[in-house]
Amino acid sequence: MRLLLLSTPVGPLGSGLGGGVELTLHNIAQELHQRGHDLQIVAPQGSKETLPLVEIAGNPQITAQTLKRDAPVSLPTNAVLANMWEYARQVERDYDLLVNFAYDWLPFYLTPFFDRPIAHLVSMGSLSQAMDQAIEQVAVRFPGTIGVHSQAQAATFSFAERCRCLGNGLDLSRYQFQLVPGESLAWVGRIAPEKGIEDAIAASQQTEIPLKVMGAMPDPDYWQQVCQIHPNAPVRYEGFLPTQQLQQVLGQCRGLLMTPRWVEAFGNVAIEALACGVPVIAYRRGGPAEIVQDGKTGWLVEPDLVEGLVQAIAHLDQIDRHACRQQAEAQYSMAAMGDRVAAWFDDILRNADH
Ligand code: HBI
Repeated sequence: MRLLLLSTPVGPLGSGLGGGVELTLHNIAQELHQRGHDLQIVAPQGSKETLPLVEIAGNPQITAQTLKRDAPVSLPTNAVLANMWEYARQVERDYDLLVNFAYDWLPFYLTPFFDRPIAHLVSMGSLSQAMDQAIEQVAVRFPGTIGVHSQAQAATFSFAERCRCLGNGLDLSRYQFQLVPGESLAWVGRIAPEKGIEDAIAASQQTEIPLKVMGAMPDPDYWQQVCQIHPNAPVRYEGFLPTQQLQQVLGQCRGLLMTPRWVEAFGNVAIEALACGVPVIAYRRGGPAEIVQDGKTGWLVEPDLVEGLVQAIAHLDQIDRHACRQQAEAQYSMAAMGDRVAAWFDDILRNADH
Protein backbone atom coordinates (compact mmCIF):
# COMPACT_ATOMS: atom_id res chain seq x y z
CA MET A 1 0.00 0.00 0.00
CA ARG A 2 1.07 3.61 -0.59
CA LEU A 3 0.24 5.47 2.64
CA LEU A 4 0.17 9.16 3.52
CA LEU A 5 0.26 9.61 7.32
CA LEU A 6 -0.87 13.03 8.60
CA SER A 7 0.30 13.88 12.10
CA THR A 8 -1.20 15.86 14.99
CA PRO A 9 -0.97 19.66 14.45
CA VAL A 10 -0.31 20.54 18.11
CA GLY A 11 3.46 20.42 17.75
CA PRO A 12 6.37 18.92 15.84
CA LEU A 13 7.01 15.16 16.10
CA GLY A 14 9.59 14.65 18.86
CA SER A 15 8.48 17.67 20.90
CA GLY A 16 6.31 15.59 23.21
CA LEU A 17 3.45 18.06 22.72
CA GLY A 18 1.65 15.44 20.64
CA GLY A 19 1.80 13.05 23.60
CA GLY A 20 1.07 9.42 22.82
CA VAL A 21 0.18 10.15 19.22
CA GLU A 22 3.83 10.87 18.38
CA LEU A 23 4.87 7.40 19.50
CA THR A 24 1.81 5.77 17.93
CA LEU A 25 2.39 7.40 14.55
CA HIS A 26 6.09 6.53 14.51
CA ASN A 27 5.49 2.92 15.57
CA ILE A 28 2.77 2.31 12.98
CA ALA A 29 4.88 3.95 10.28
CA GLN A 30 7.96 1.95 11.31
CA GLU A 31 6.12 -1.38 11.30
CA LEU A 32 4.33 -0.82 7.96
CA HIS A 33 7.59 0.38 6.40
CA GLN A 34 9.20 -2.83 7.68
CA ARG A 35 6.45 -4.78 5.94
CA GLY A 36 7.29 -3.15 2.62
CA HIS A 37 4.57 -0.52 2.35
CA ASP A 38 5.47 2.87 0.84
CA LEU A 39 4.74 5.74 3.19
CA GLN A 40 5.20 9.46 3.70
CA ILE A 41 4.67 11.33 6.97
CA VAL A 42 3.27 14.89 6.92
CA ALA A 43 3.97 16.84 10.12
CA PRO A 44 4.63 20.38 11.43
CA GLN A 45 7.99 22.05 10.70
CA GLY A 46 10.72 20.99 13.13
CA SER A 47 9.48 17.40 13.34
CA LYS A 48 12.11 14.72 13.94
CA GLU A 49 11.55 11.50 12.04
CA THR A 50 13.79 8.84 10.46
CA LEU A 51 11.13 7.81 7.93
CA PRO A 52 10.20 9.87 4.82
CA LEU A 53 8.85 13.20 6.13
CA VAL A 54 7.31 16.34 4.66
CA GLU A 55 7.50 19.27 7.09
CA ILE A 56 4.72 21.84 6.87
CA ALA A 57 4.93 25.40 8.18
CA GLY A 58 2.16 27.18 10.05
CA ASN A 59 0.75 27.83 13.49
CA PRO A 60 -0.09 24.94 15.83
CA GLN A 61 -3.61 23.99 16.85
CA ILE A 62 -4.80 24.64 20.40
CA THR A 63 -4.82 21.34 22.29
CA ALA A 64 -8.35 19.91 22.23
CA GLN A 65 -8.44 18.78 25.87
CA THR A 66 -8.19 22.38 27.09
CA LEU A 67 -11.39 23.37 25.27
CA LYS A 68 -14.94 23.39 26.67
CA ARG A 69 -17.41 20.80 25.39
CA ASP A 70 -19.41 23.47 23.56
CA ALA A 71 -16.34 25.27 22.19
CA PRO A 72 -16.68 26.41 18.57
CA VAL A 73 -14.32 24.94 15.99
CA SER A 74 -11.21 27.13 15.81
CA LEU A 75 -8.21 27.49 13.53
CA PRO A 76 -5.30 29.88 14.12
CA THR A 77 -4.23 32.16 11.25
CA ASN A 78 -1.96 30.30 8.82
CA ALA A 79 -2.93 27.03 10.57
CA VAL A 80 -0.43 24.22 10.11
CA LEU A 81 -3.42 21.86 10.13
CA ALA A 82 -4.96 23.58 7.11
CA ASN A 83 -1.59 23.70 5.35
CA MET A 84 -1.04 19.97 5.99
CA TRP A 85 -4.40 19.09 4.46
CA GLU A 86 -3.87 21.47 1.54
CA TYR A 87 -0.70 19.48 0.83
CA ALA A 88 -2.64 16.22 1.19
CA ARG A 89 -5.18 17.46 -1.35
CA GLN A 90 -2.38 18.16 -3.85
CA VAL A 91 -0.73 14.74 -3.56
CA GLU A 92 -3.56 12.35 -2.62
CA ARG A 93 -3.56 10.67 -6.05
CA ASP A 94 -0.05 9.35 -5.38
CA TYR A 95 -1.40 7.28 -2.46
CA ASP A 96 -3.91 4.50 -1.86
CA LEU A 97 -4.87 5.56 1.66
CA LEU A 98 -4.51 8.61 3.87
CA VAL A 99 -4.21 8.11 7.63
CA ASN A 100 -5.23 10.97 9.93
CA PHE A 101 -3.76 11.20 13.45
CA ALA A 102 -5.15 14.65 14.27
CA TYR A 103 -7.92 15.02 16.81
CA ASP A 104 -9.32 18.04 14.99
CA TRP A 105 -12.46 19.03 13.14
CA LEU A 106 -10.86 19.87 9.74
CA PRO A 107 -9.67 16.42 8.57
CA PHE A 108 -13.03 14.87 9.40
CA TYR A 109 -14.93 17.69 7.66
CA LEU A 110 -12.73 17.37 4.54
CA THR A 111 -13.04 13.56 4.25
CA PRO A 112 -15.97 13.53 1.76
CA PHE A 113 -14.10 16.01 -0.52
CA PHE A 114 -11.13 13.68 -0.97
CA ASP A 115 -10.94 11.01 -3.67
CA ARG A 116 -8.81 8.65 -1.64
CA PRO A 117 -10.14 6.91 1.48
CA ILE A 118 -9.01 8.29 4.83
CA ALA A 119 -8.45 6.14 7.94
CA HIS A 120 -8.87 8.22 11.11
CA LEU A 121 -7.03 7.06 14.21
CA VAL A 122 -8.90 8.88 16.96
CA SER A 123 -6.45 9.34 19.83
CA MET A 124 -8.72 10.55 22.67
CA GLY A 125 -12.19 10.00 24.03
CA SER A 126 -15.11 12.39 23.55
CA LEU A 127 -14.06 15.97 24.31
CA SER A 128 -16.46 18.30 22.48
CA GLN A 129 -19.73 18.39 20.60
CA ALA A 130 -18.01 19.71 17.49
CA MET A 131 -15.57 16.81 17.37
CA ASP A 132 -18.22 14.21 18.28
CA GLN A 133 -20.38 15.39 15.38
CA ALA A 134 -17.47 15.56 12.93
CA ILE A 135 -16.28 12.04 13.83
CA GLU A 136 -19.80 10.60 13.82
CA GLN A 137 -20.53 11.95 10.34
CA VAL A 138 -17.45 10.17 9.01
CA ALA A 139 -18.28 7.01 11.00
CA VAL A 140 -21.76 6.89 9.44
CA ARG A 141 -20.80 7.89 5.91
CA PHE A 142 -17.55 5.90 5.68
CA PRO A 143 -18.15 2.81 7.84
CA GLY A 144 -15.09 1.17 9.34
CA THR A 145 -12.77 4.18 8.93
CA ILE A 146 -12.75 5.27 12.61
CA GLY A 147 -10.02 3.57 14.66
CA VAL A 148 -9.69 3.84 18.45
CA HIS A 149 -7.32 2.43 21.08
CA SER A 150 -9.71 0.89 23.60
CA GLN A 151 -13.32 -0.09 24.27
CA ALA A 152 -13.42 2.47 27.09
CA GLN A 153 -12.45 5.20 24.67
CA ALA A 154 -15.04 4.05 22.11
CA ALA A 155 -17.67 3.99 24.87
CA THR A 156 -17.25 7.75 25.38
CA PHE A 157 -18.85 8.24 21.92
CA SER A 158 -22.53 7.61 21.07
CA PHE A 159 -21.31 5.74 17.97
CA ALA A 160 -19.06 3.33 19.94
CA GLU A 161 -20.18 0.34 17.88
CA ARG A 162 -18.92 2.05 14.71
CA CYS A 163 -15.36 2.30 16.11
CA ARG A 164 -12.65 -0.23 15.36
CA CYS A 165 -10.58 -1.05 18.44
CA LEU A 166 -6.85 -1.32 17.61
CA GLY A 167 -5.16 -1.33 21.03
CA ASN A 168 -1.62 -0.06 20.56
CA GLY A 169 1.92 -1.38 20.22
CA LEU A 170 5.57 -0.63 20.92
CA ASP A 171 8.93 -1.59 19.52
CA LEU A 172 9.70 -3.84 22.50
CA SER A 173 13.33 -4.23 21.41
CA ARG A 174 13.82 -0.64 22.65
CA TYR A 175 12.75 -1.61 26.19
CA GLN A 176 15.06 -3.60 28.46
CA PHE A 177 13.51 -5.90 31.05
CA GLN A 178 14.86 -5.06 34.53
CA LEU A 179 14.23 -7.69 37.21
CA VAL A 180 15.56 -5.96 40.34
CA PRO A 181 14.19 -2.42 40.87
CA GLY A 182 15.45 0.42 43.01
CA GLU A 183 13.18 2.00 45.62
CA SER A 184 11.44 4.66 43.49
CA LEU A 185 8.00 4.80 41.96
CA ALA A 186 7.42 6.43 38.56
CA TRP A 187 4.85 8.73 37.01
CA VAL A 188 5.11 9.31 33.25
CA GLY A 189 3.09 11.59 30.99
CA ARG A 190 2.36 15.10 29.86
CA ILE A 191 2.23 17.15 33.08
CA ALA A 192 -1.30 18.53 32.66
CA PRO A 193 -4.49 18.66 34.78
CA GLU A 194 -6.21 15.77 33.01
CA LYS A 195 -3.38 13.44 34.07
CA GLY A 196 -3.96 13.85 37.83
CA ILE A 197 -0.33 13.96 38.95
CA GLU A 198 -1.47 15.55 42.25
CA ASP A 199 -2.64 12.14 43.47
CA ALA A 200 0.65 10.43 42.64
CA ILE A 201 2.52 13.13 44.57
CA ALA A 202 0.14 12.70 47.52
CA ALA A 203 0.79 8.93 47.50
CA SER A 204 4.54 9.56 47.42
CA GLN A 205 4.17 11.94 50.38
CA GLN A 206 2.11 9.39 52.36
CA THR A 207 4.34 6.39 51.66
CA GLU A 208 7.56 8.46 51.73
CA ILE A 209 8.64 6.51 48.65
CA PRO A 210 10.52 8.65 46.09
CA LEU A 211 8.57 9.41 42.92
CA LYS A 212 10.34 10.02 39.59
CA VAL A 213 8.29 12.20 37.24
CA MET A 214 9.04 12.02 33.51
CA GLY A 215 7.27 13.70 30.61
CA ALA A 216 6.63 16.92 28.72
CA MET A 217 5.95 20.00 30.84
CA PRO A 218 3.78 22.25 28.64
CA ASP A 219 3.02 24.57 31.59
CA PRO A 220 5.77 25.08 34.24
CA ASP A 221 3.38 27.23 36.33
CA TYR A 222 1.08 24.25 36.68
CA TRP A 223 4.03 22.12 37.84
CA GLN A 224 5.04 24.76 40.42
CA GLN A 225 1.44 24.96 41.66
CA VAL A 226 1.23 21.17 42.00
CA CYS A 227 4.54 20.96 43.91
CA GLN A 228 3.26 23.54 46.42
CA ILE A 229 0.48 21.18 47.52
CA HIS A 230 2.96 18.70 49.04
CA PRO A 231 6.22 20.66 49.32
CA ASN A 232 8.00 17.88 51.22
CA ALA A 233 6.99 14.95 49.02
CA PRO A 234 10.11 13.11 47.75
CA VAL A 235 9.33 13.96 44.11
CA ARG A 236 11.89 14.63 41.37
CA TYR A 237 11.17 15.84 37.83
CA GLU A 238 13.50 13.86 35.55
CA GLY A 239 12.54 15.77 32.41
CA PHE A 240 10.99 14.79 29.10
CA LEU A 241 13.25 11.86 28.22
CA PRO A 242 13.65 10.19 24.82
CA THR A 243 12.60 6.55 24.85
CA GLN A 244 16.10 5.16 25.44
CA GLN A 245 16.60 7.14 28.67
CA LEU A 246 12.94 6.88 29.70
CA GLN A 247 12.97 3.09 29.64
CA GLN A 248 16.29 3.06 31.51
CA VAL A 249 14.92 5.14 34.41
CA LEU A 250 11.42 3.61 34.31
CA GLY A 251 12.80 0.06 34.36
CA GLN A 252 14.52 0.69 37.70
CA CYS A 253 11.24 1.68 39.36
CA ARG A 254 9.17 -0.56 41.63
CA GLY A 255 5.97 0.48 39.96
CA LEU A 256 4.30 3.02 37.67
CA LEU A 257 1.42 5.13 39.01
CA MET A 258 -1.30 6.08 36.47
CA THR A 259 -3.74 8.63 37.86
CA PRO A 260 -5.82 9.86 34.89
CA ARG A 261 -8.65 12.28 35.65
CA TRP A 262 -10.15 11.65 32.24
CA VAL A 263 -10.83 8.55 30.16
CA GLU A 264 -7.29 7.88 28.94
CA ALA A 265 -7.82 6.54 25.41
CA PHE A 266 -5.13 3.95 25.90
CA GLY A 267 -2.12 4.80 28.07
CA ASN A 268 1.06 4.05 26.08
CA VAL A 269 3.06 4.53 29.26
CA ALA A 270 1.33 1.47 30.75
CA ILE A 271 2.73 -0.81 28.06
CA GLU A 272 6.12 0.95 28.20
CA ALA A 273 6.25 0.06 31.91
CA LEU A 274 5.13 -3.55 31.33
CA ALA A 275 7.78 -3.87 28.61
CA CYS A 276 10.43 -3.01 31.23
CA GLY A 277 8.92 -5.45 33.74
CA VAL A 278 7.43 -2.65 35.82
CA PRO A 279 4.02 -3.33 37.45
CA VAL A 280 1.34 -0.69 36.79
CA ILE A 281 -0.94 0.77 39.47
CA ALA A 282 -3.78 2.55 37.66
CA TYR A 283 -7.14 4.06 38.38
CA ARG A 284 -9.84 1.70 37.11
CA ARG A 285 -10.72 4.12 34.30
CA GLY A 286 -10.17 4.24 30.55
CA GLY A 287 -7.55 2.41 28.53
CA PRO A 288 -5.23 1.41 31.41
CA ALA A 289 -8.11 -0.54 33.01
CA GLU A 290 -8.16 -2.74 29.85
CA ILE A 291 -4.38 -3.17 29.89
CA VAL A 292 -3.48 -3.94 33.51
CA GLN A 293 -4.28 -7.50 34.60
CA ASP A 294 -5.32 -6.80 38.20
CA GLY A 295 -3.11 -8.74 40.63
CA LYS A 296 -1.03 -10.22 37.81
CA THR A 297 0.73 -7.32 36.04
CA GLY A 298 -0.33 -4.55 38.38
CA TRP A 299 -3.24 -3.25 40.43
CA LEU A 300 -6.43 -1.44 39.41
CA VAL A 301 -7.72 0.91 42.10
CA GLU A 302 -10.80 3.03 42.81
CA PRO A 303 -10.42 6.23 40.75
CA ASP A 304 -9.37 9.50 42.46
CA LEU A 305 -8.67 7.82 45.82
CA VAL A 306 -5.09 8.32 47.02
CA GLU A 307 -5.72 5.67 49.69
CA GLY A 308 -6.22 3.08 46.96
CA LEU A 309 -2.86 3.98 45.43
CA VAL A 310 -1.19 3.68 48.83
CA GLN A 311 -2.72 0.23 49.42
CA ALA A 312 -1.64 -1.00 45.97
CA ILE A 313 1.90 0.32 46.49
CA ALA A 314 2.13 -1.84 49.62
CA HIS A 315 1.32 -4.91 47.49
CA LEU A 316 3.69 -4.25 44.56
CA ASP A 317 6.04 -7.03 45.61
CA GLN A 318 3.26 -9.56 44.95
CA ILE A 319 3.55 -8.85 41.23
CA ASP A 320 5.95 -10.98 39.14
CA ARG A 321 7.93 -8.60 36.93
CA HIS A 322 8.41 -11.36 34.32
CA ALA A 323 4.62 -11.52 33.91
CA CYS A 324 4.63 -7.81 33.04
CA ARG A 325 7.14 -8.23 30.21
CA GLN A 326 5.34 -11.36 28.98
CA GLN A 327 2.04 -9.50 28.69
CA ALA A 328 3.70 -6.74 26.64
CA GLU A 329 5.18 -9.34 24.28
CA ALA A 330 1.91 -11.20 23.88
CA GLN A 331 -0.40 -8.25 23.24
CA TYR A 332 1.53 -5.05 22.51
CA SER A 333 4.43 -5.90 20.22
CA MET A 334 4.92 -4.12 16.90
CA ALA A 335 3.92 -7.32 15.14
CA ALA A 336 0.66 -7.63 17.08
CA MET A 337 -0.23 -3.95 16.51
CA GLY A 338 0.99 -4.07 12.91
CA ASP A 339 -1.33 -7.01 12.19
CA ARG A 340 -4.30 -5.11 13.62
CA VAL A 341 -3.51 -1.90 11.70
CA ALA A 342 -2.73 -3.64 8.39
CA ALA A 343 -5.99 -5.60 8.63
CA TRP A 344 -7.87 -2.35 9.32
CA PHE A 345 -6.33 -0.68 6.25
CA ASP A 346 -7.04 -3.73 4.07
CA ASP A 347 -10.69 -3.66 5.09
CA ILE A 348 -10.98 0.07 4.32
CA LEU A 349 -9.39 -0.34 0.87
CA ARG A 350 -11.59 -3.33 0.09
CA ASN A 351 -14.74 -1.39 1.03
CA ALA A 352 -13.57 1.69 -0.88
CA ASP A 353 -13.35 -0.30 -4.11
CA HIS A 354 -17.07 -1.12 -4.10
N1 HBI B 1 -5.37 18.58 20.35
N2 HBI B 1 -6.31 19.96 18.72
C1 HBI B 1 -5.65 18.83 19.05
N3 HBI B 1 -5.27 17.98 18.07
C2 HBI B 1 -4.60 16.82 18.35
O1 HBI B 1 -4.26 16.07 17.43
C3 HBI B 1 -4.27 16.53 19.69
C4 HBI B 1 -4.68 17.45 20.68
N4 HBI B 1 -4.38 17.21 21.97
C5 HBI B 1 -3.61 16.06 22.43
C6 HBI B 1 -3.22 15.17 21.32
N5 HBI B 1 -3.57 15.40 20.05
C7 HBI B 1 -2.39 13.99 21.67
O2 HBI B 1 -1.41 14.40 22.62
C8 HBI B 1 -3.23 12.93 22.34
O3 HBI B 1 -4.11 12.54 21.38
C9 HBI B 1 -2.39 11.78 22.76
